[in-house]
Amino acid sequence: MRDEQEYIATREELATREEQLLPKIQSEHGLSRRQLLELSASSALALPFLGGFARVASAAQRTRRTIVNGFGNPFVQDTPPDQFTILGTNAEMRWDAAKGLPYTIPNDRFFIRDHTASPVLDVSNWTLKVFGTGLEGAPDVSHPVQFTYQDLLQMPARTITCYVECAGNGRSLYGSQQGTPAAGSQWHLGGIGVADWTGVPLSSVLKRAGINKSAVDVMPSGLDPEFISGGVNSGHVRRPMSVEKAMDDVILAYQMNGEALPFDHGFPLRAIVPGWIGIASIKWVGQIEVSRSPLFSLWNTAQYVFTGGSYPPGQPPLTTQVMKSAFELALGASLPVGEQQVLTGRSWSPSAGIRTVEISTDDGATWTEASHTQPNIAQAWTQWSFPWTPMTSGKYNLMARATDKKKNVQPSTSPFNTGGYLFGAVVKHPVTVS
Ligand SMILES: Nc1nc2c(c(=O)[nH]1)N[C@H]1C(S)=C(S)[C@@H](COP(=O)(O)O)O[C@H]1N2
Ligand SMILES: [Mo]
Repeated sequence: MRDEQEYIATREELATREEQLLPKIQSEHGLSRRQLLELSASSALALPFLGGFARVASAAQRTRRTIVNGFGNPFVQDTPPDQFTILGTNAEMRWDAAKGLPYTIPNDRFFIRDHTASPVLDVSNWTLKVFGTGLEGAPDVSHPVQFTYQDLLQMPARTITCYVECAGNGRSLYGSQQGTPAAGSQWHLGGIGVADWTGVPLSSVLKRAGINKSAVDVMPSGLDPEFISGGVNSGHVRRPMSVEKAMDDVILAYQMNGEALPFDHGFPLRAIVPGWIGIASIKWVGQIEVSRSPLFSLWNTAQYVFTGGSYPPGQPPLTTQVMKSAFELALGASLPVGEQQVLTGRSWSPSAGIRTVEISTDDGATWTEASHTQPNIAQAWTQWSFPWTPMTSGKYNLMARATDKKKNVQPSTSPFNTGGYLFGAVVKHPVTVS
């Protein structure tokens, strides 16, 4: 196991790195030294990078680290309790704190899901290594086709607005709402965020690396610490996808909302696999294996597959997400009787934009349509609002039910599975009116 000093750069290292990078970025991007210094002064220890800034942990942040699950605080950024709920090595976005946030969630407010801990990688000694039997000449891992950060920045870029959502988002509701708890991080609904992701289409990288017709699977692998659980080392976090998906809409992103990817979200490079469960969107990508035979890892075999409940054995690995809706309101919020509330929230679908969002304040007896706004992007979300004046005090369950443009509707229950994945049922959101 790594100790935190190994993956968090010190103030001195950063100063040195900044010294080395400043002249380089200046000459390549025509920025004056003053502009660069002004930009880097915007955060106590901002490190200027091409196209944005990678923010780094301050010394104060590092000394505040506590031991969580055998790792130091796994996050580089601050995760204040009024914005995040900490679940082991993960930081869930608090939906009540999302009210008023824009369509895309600001980088420092975006949920973080780490299997171990966020590494701080140095782009000057990082390369992307592509290898495997699905490439011309079948280069092995020690003779890969390599891309530097610069190589990738110089290739035609693409921006996608989409969510990254954990397969376990909503897991706690299997227990709290359906009475069948599932083990694992007890996410409520904040294991999701939408951002503008900019990078290189994975298809461009694979073509340049010499992908051939024999390829069936493509597997990005992360540079975060290897995942060890119950004494078993499952290696670096990695998960294959079909060559069809890889060549379709996947990007290798180096920017999030117009800034360099933050350390906690995969700097310098992460996969963004639109519509699929979060584990497909591998962070801190160092290698991509392209294979002419199917690939396997912990994350498409024992995990992220439906097991238990009414599922027979031998289910395929999970790919796409399910539809969901969330109120931007605290669970158990107290609301004043006789006063108009404007309830707000967001709904999202992996297949299409949202057609309608209906709200029920009487346990599903009656439903009224909320108004929703643009953007309303498939595999991202729509924001909605609903004015409500509760006339009687007491306990209520607020419910929001989305229908997408392909007429998929959120069901009233989600079939149980042992992993607690893909909870898509309408959620009962308790409030007290007094
Ligand atoms: N290398 C690596 N990639 C990873 C993970 C990880 O732990 N290591 N977690 C995955 C999971 S389970 C999810 S839900 C998303 C979370 O992305 P975020 O932390 O940027 O929100 O990253 C995925 N990519
Ligand atoms: Mo996840």
